[in-house]
Amino acid sequence: MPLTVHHLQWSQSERIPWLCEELEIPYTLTLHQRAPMLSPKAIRDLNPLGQAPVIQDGDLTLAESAACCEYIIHKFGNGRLALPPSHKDYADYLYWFHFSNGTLQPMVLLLFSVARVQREGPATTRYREMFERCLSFMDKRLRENEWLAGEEFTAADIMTVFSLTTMRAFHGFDLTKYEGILGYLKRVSEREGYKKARAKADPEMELMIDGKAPRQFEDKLKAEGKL
Ligand SMILES: N[C@@H](CCC(=O)N[C@@H](CS)C(=O)NCC(=O)O)C(=O)O
Repeated sequence: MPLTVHHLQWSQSERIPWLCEELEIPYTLTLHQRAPMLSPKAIRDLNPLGQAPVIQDGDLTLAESAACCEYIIHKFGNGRLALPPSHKDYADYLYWFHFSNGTLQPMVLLLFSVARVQREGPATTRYREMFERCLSFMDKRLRENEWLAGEEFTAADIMTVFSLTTMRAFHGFDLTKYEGILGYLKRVSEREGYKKARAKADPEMELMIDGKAPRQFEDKLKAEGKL
């Protein structure tokens, strides 16, 4: 039975179809829509936390993007898109793979949750500074390296791009001053795997690789009278 990937549209589960397209492995993609913001029942039935992605492989049901990535890479991809311990960039690969969900994505969520409650204030200022520090740090890395782990495109990139692109459909932060990040997003957008995954997973979504990004998802809900 082929691998099934459950993707909640406009969400970080976009990482998994992208990974499958980059690895060129067979998979069945099941699309789910936010209702209107949270997961529909079908996802809640698969994952007690109600979050996507979720993958199914025979009797196994697995959530958490990073776990899904590692599972697919090692079970179906012969380890491709991960770097082995013998690789010179192994530590960088591990660092950036874990940076995505360990620091970057929580930082975005924290800043924008705090800013929603208090647009300006000491906590908002503090988290804004920390988020800017994260972006500057990534920008420097991406001015000096083609991909996050170094010379090779890896799953560290697949884990990270959501927070810099689709996340901005919800929290339209500005990347104009980060030329390293913008150059990187352009390189990502030119990859065949990324193009194919976007066409299958989120065909309605505009590319979000420029400095400014409109809050497309909020606008879409407003247009549909759901917000
Ligand atoms: N750490 C988890 C986070 C997953 C997550 O937060 N998914 C969001 C989409 S961005 C979700 O399913 N939200 C809908 C909901 O919570 O109902 C992962 O990387 O898979």
